[in-house]
Amino acid sequence: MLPLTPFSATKLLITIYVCFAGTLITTRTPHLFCPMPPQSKAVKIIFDSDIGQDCDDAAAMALMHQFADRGEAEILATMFPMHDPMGAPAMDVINTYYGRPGIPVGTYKGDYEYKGKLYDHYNTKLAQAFPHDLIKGADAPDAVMLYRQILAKQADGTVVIVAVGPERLLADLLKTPPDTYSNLDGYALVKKKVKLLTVMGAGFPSGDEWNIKIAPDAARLVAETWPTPIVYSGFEIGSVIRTGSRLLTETSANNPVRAAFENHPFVDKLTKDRQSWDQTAMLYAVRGTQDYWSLEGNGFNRIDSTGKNKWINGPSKNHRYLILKKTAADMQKLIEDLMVAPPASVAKRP
Ligand SMILES: [Ca+2]
Repeated sequence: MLPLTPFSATKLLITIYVCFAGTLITTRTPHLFCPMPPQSKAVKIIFDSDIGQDCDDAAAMALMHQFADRGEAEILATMFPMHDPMGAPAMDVINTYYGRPGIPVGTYKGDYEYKGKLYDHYNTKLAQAFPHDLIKGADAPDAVMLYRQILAKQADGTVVIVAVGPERLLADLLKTPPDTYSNLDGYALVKKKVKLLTVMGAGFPSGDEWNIKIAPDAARLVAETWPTPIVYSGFEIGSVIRTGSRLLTETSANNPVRAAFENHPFVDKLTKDRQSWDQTAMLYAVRGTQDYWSLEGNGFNRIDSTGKNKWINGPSKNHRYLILKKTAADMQKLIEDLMVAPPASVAKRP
């Protein structure tokens, strides 16, 4: 340990003061040496994901939990927008692996029929092989109601929603009436509580992308009426960033994110990598542009009734889309480092 000079002693006192100030503001248990930034700086995340269709959803959850471990994010809930009874349990598996088994998990309970085949490439396998306590989707709360319940409790303008599947829940949320959770309707509740929506979906300058196409009315309603800024990570962003092979060489068989990649048929047979679409939306939601991306915001994203989209240059409508600034190789390293890092709860064990 270095000797305590007058300068370092002053710095330590300032650090302790800042820690206590931060904990007093956030009313959390004070921790003397402030191992993480004050919680008030953490981005409050609701993660909305069609886990099981592709393995990048599981990888995005790995990033989300790493950000939480590092004090960069606070996870409010994870939401599954489909009928598959094992989507919510798969989310519970990953939350449990990362030491947060109590995160609320909501699931879709409406009657919308998606336009295309849906998949359970690994949800059931995760639920069968890994510890968790949410047995089936029927046991999880209605995701739209859970959105209302959680949003109502948050400080105004603080919540960031990361949507990396169809936007069914978001569209349905906008249409909800006032209830016991809030006297605001869905639109007003979102406008009051949500700071930002980041979407993996569409393509730029134009696209025909799966997340949008399987529930085009939902994506269109959100694009046209969502009352906060929306940042899209288009198909082209994650396509060039290939990750996943290091899960096999740097993490153990008890990692459910690794198992998601092992069980996904579209992982490249030779490289063992997969495109990193969903991770990019999570990365932007928590860290912003950094030197990773720039944003195009001169215009708006128009979605047609079939789910095709096109960026229309002209007046802004609160829409932005990501443009990659770093190399794909740099982004691959950055994202995969987060995917393979052990949970803090495991790393601390002797
Ligand atoms: Ca997805």
